[in-house]
Amino acid sequence: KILITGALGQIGTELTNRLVEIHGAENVVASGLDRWQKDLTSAGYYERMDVTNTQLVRQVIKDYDITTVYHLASLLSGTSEKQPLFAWKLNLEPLIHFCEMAKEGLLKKIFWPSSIAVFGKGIPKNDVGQDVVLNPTTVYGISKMAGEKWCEYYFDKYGVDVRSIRYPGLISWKTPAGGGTTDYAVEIFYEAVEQGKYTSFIAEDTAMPMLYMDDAINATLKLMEAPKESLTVRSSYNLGGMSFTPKQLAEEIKKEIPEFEINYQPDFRQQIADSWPSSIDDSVAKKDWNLSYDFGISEMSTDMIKNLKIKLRKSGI
Ligand code: VAH
Repeated sequence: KILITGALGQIGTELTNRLVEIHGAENVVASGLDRWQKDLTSAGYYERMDVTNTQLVRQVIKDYDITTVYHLASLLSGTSEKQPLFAWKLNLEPLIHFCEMAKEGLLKKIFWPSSIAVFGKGIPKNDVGQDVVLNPTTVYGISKMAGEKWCEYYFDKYGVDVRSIRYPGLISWKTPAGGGTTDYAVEIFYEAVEQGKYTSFIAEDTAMPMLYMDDAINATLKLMEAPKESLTVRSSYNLGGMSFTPKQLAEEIKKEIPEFEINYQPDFRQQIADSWPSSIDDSVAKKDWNLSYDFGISEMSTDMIKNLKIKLRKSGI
């Protein structure tokens, strides 16, 4: 069976439902810190689980005969800056325990998300390559860089089949944003549909790598289904998606909501965004496991607005 941690999060909710479509509900165990919510997950089982409680995690792995883990539970960049020690604990310890379980033969395959946040000072802002020096300057980026090194260590030393993607900012409508620096690009759609205006905490000309959730899920499944021999990266694969600024995104939104207005009040997350690249070279992922994208900024905006109009109306807003 498959276990997803952080299954009620932004990636987790959508990845769980796709895994259920592929493998069947009875083969998918969702888990999260929060209480189970019927409309959020179609998994056959839900375990309310603190992923830092290793004894409980091992018990769940045994009870359900889990062989594959998608370990998504994590604090994102904004939240991590406020809670560095908890971010370090949550973002690293469970990953190492899952790798230990795989080393013991309890698990066959692990997916773990890294982030473009691993990039920092001393590299060009554009088309950042797979093997550049990692100089993260945020708590979150440091934790993700360390996680990548642990993945490489367990693969090189024990052959643990742990696979990882450096996600750009992810945009989706099913789950609200969770404290990330790129989450202005999620909030902006909610506010555009609900209020017709938005105050961005990122400056208008700050370009960041972004990706629509459907493309992120497809890429994740492609990587996990790729034959082992085709993988040449065991730290984490660059994934660039598309690159745009808040101003460019606002222009796209105005095509569907002409009266939409935006203003800019950068906060502490602007410094985080300034430390990240504007665009990423993901040619290695394209070569190794045929990465591709379906959504550009226009297709994404249209899909977001269409779905949020339904979702927000349904909840009577
Ligand atoms: C964050 N959405 O903003 C995440 C992501 C690249 C950014 O890691 O923290």
